[in-house]
Amino acid sequence: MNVEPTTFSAEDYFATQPPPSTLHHDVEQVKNFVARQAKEGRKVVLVTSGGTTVPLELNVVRFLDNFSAGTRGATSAEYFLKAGYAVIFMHRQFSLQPFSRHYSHSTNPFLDFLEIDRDGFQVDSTPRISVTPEKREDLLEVLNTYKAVHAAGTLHSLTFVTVNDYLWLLRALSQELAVLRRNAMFYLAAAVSDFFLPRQKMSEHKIQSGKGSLHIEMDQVPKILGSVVDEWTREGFVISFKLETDPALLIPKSCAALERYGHQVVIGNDLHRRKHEVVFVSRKLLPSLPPGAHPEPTTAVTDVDGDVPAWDTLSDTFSEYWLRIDIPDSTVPASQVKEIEEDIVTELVKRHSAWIQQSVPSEVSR
Ligand code: PAZ
Repeated sequence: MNVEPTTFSAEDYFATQPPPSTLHHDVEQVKNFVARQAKEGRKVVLVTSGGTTVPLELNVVRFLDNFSAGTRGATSAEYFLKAGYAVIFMHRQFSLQPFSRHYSHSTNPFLDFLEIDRDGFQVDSTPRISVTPEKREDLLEVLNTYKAVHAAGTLHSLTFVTVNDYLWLLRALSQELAVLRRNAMFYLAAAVSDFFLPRQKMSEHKIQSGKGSLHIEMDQVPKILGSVVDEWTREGFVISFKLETDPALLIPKSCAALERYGHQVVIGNDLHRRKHEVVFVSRKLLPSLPPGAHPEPTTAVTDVDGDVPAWDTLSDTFSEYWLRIDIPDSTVPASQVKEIEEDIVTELVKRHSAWIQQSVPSEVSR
């Protein structure tokens, strides 16, 4: 099949790619959650977390994926809850989740610290199960917080798998969160594929290996951050993440994203240093512009896929703020290791409050 690659606008995308079957149900639940949080006067953050897949066939046998385990999103969600936010945790199915992440099957398998007490008190003939004494304190702390969050009803989780699920959900949830106006924050930490195979170009059945090599031409995923900011939730406080492996690209690419989408913060991170170093990039002065209005374009940031502008040409317009923590010694128990997400969330909570205070008069806002 020889079909030319297409450049999809967000509008074309949603007009041609089908929504996930669970969308309506997911949105209804989020609507109720948001209404309850609004009534109880809480700020709400939408945290996206984990990687998206790109299926290659309609009856999916193979798909493209990426490395993200969802650590950033799950960890940050816990700190947002601690800071008093209600959290909508939109994550890749089976990726890490708040609280249970502490007992991930690969790093801290739960079964390893349970003990069977055959001599202990038994209600029936079943032996009692207990937690290894040295693990009790940490487990109790996590469990207490987890139970308190459940009782308060401040965490709502929902899942995506494919990039298509992700795009439809993000659009729908942004529209739902718009009612919160400036009290909504978007923390877009998911690793979202830049390329996809439109349904119309997918093979129905498993791609056969008979032809030897496999050639697939993918289309570009539309840049929907612009629609989040300009159309779906015009007053939200929006943070996107930028992951790079070439450190020289981190700042220019982050500036280019701010320039293009007009949101509030880009958090840049290098693949290998992301757990102990991130950079916040934002516009120097956040002018009190009406929602949807973009600041004047900066000529220094035009095409970061071409020449990379030097920081001294960008620094008039953008500010960089680095957060760093020490690389933990391997002997420190996991529960005592400092997590950079704690500092990320503290900084964002501060900036979000300032953003709410600069609120524009309501007649300008809509
Ligand atoms: O999920 P994780 O903790 O392993 O990784 C987090 C991350 C690197 C995916 C996130 O911090 C990030 O940069 N997300 C955006 C990636 C992107 O540029 O699309």
